[in-house]
Amino acid sequence: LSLEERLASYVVEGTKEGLVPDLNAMLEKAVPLDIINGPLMKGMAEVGRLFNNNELIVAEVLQSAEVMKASVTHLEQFMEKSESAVKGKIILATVKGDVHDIGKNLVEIILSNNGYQIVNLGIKVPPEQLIEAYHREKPDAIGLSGLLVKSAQQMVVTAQDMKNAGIDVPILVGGAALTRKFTKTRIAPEYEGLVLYAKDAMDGLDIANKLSD
Ligand code: B1M
Repeated sequence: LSLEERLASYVVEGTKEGLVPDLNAMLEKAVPLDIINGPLMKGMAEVGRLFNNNELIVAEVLQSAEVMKASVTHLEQFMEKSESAVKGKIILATVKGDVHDIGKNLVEIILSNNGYQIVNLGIKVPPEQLIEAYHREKPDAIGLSGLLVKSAQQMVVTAQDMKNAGIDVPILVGGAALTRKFTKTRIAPEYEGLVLYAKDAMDGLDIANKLSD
């Protein structure tokens, strides 16, 4: 197997044996984010496909998730960090009912390496908890992540609840089950402030930077 294929296969197989040396070897020809978005995400896409076909069980997918997390943790130290002053404070959460957090945590790493102060509320975060955190933290924006189809609908409810609580800071939304169209036609009309869709973590950073300019 080529180095790229081996990296994808650690994720698919859910094994860390040899992972770090191969990540280090890959770092000689690619930057951390390209390693994540390239071979590691390719592995995750394959895990999703196998899971969908009932060829993997949840326990196996969890091991794949562990490999992805370990890889991102290892690569983080090699990411470029901007020295800039704090550009803004952002609350991040995976919405109520959803435990998927790898994408959200990647967004946290990218944003915090680029001058944002992040308050990460974790997974399965109900609107009430977001509203409470908003009053406590006074963020410049709120980021919501969700991967399940029902999470897209949960974002609509979350936007409504936040609007009813008088919140109007920009909301950044992302995650596999979401689309730009759903964001525009279903979530945005239910909220007072801006609702912006990010297709990946770098897109999230671009949007945050535009907001803070
Ligand atoms: Co789950 N799962 N899972 N899972 N899982 C999916 C999402 C699924 C598509 C797999 C499949 O069937 N093909 C499917 C969803 C079906 C649907 O609703 N349409 C699914 C299912 C069904 C489930 C369970 C219901 C399974 C079960 O129990 N029977 C269950 C749900 C539990 C719950 O949430 N209540 C479940 C559980 C799990 C595990 C716990 C085993 C594990 C998660 C571990 C963890 O996160 N700690 C898991 C995993 C790993 C996956 C897949 C395989 C991979 C997800 C992932 O981490 N991708 C996934 C299939 C797939 O996506 N290929 C699947 C890597 C990550 C970096 O990408 O999160 O998409 P992602 O983030 C991207 C962008 O989306 C974006 O940026 C990132 C890239 O830069 N982004 C944002 C995300 N959030 C953002 C926020 C932003 C901006 C950008 O701003 C705020």
